[in-house]
Amino acid sequence: MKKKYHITRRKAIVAGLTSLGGILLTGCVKKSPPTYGNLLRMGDALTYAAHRALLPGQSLVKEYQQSDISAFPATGTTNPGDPARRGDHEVAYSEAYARLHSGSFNDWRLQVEGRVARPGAYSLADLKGFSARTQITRHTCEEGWNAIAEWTGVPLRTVLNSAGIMTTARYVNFYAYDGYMESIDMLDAFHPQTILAYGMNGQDLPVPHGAPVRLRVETQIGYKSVKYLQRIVVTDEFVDTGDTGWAWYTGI
Ligand SMILES: Nc1nc2c(c(=O)[nH]1)N[C@H]1C(S)=C(S)[C@@H](COP(=O)(O)O)O[C@H]1N2
Ligand SMILES: [Mo]
Repeated sequence: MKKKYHITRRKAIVAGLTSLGGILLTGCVKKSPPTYGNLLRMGDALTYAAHRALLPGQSLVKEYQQSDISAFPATGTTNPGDPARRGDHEVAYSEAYARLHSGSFNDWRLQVEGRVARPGAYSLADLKGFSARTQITRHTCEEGWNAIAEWTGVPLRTVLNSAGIMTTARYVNFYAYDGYMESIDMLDAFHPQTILAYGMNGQDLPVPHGAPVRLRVETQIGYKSVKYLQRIVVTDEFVDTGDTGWAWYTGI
């Protein structure tokens, strides 16, 4: 699904640490995640507590008009509960997802756990109970296509704050019903346009696009926008998703 990305990371990391220098990074060298060459992301090694001062200053990605909304292909998994996937060892068939789908996702719950004071399970109604954000943005897939849609959902930071995110948190990991997993750092997690989306173009999020809830990370390439969300784990450990071969950080 994802291709190889060749770069000598170690040199970039060392150069990044040297140029940022600084007291803040002292002692973090061994724990630094591979940032795949993006020197500005050296803050990845910092905790939520250390990031908090930077968070309000983040700039927004471009938002579009209704008239810019385009056709939008569904790629990767388009239904984890598709019976045709059963028995195929190449893809993960999810009976749990099939059941939730047939129950109109009434029994769907989003687990939020890890470095939070109040781990919990959020229903669709719970998520819709928070103030919503709607944004029209461009999705860019690493395979070379892009498309514009309107997304509605709850900012991830609202949910993380509600769960009582701990100051030691460094990453948020997202697990999906099709076995897909991705992680983001605190800057992206608290970005105002990073949302848990349950609506697309004014409708409920359709199954091919990740129903009932998907992540939208507008600051990054499409594969960070995890569909079919099942579980969110706040962590202080970097989990390398590089088994797929794509870079962990690919900002746009
Ligand atoms: N659970 C899950 N999330 C996923 C994928 C996937 O296969 N499974 N594909 C990713 C990729 S590479 C892209 S480009 C987008 C595609 O979203 P779309 O199907 O709504 O176009 O979802 C991302 N999130
Ligand atoms: Mo993609």
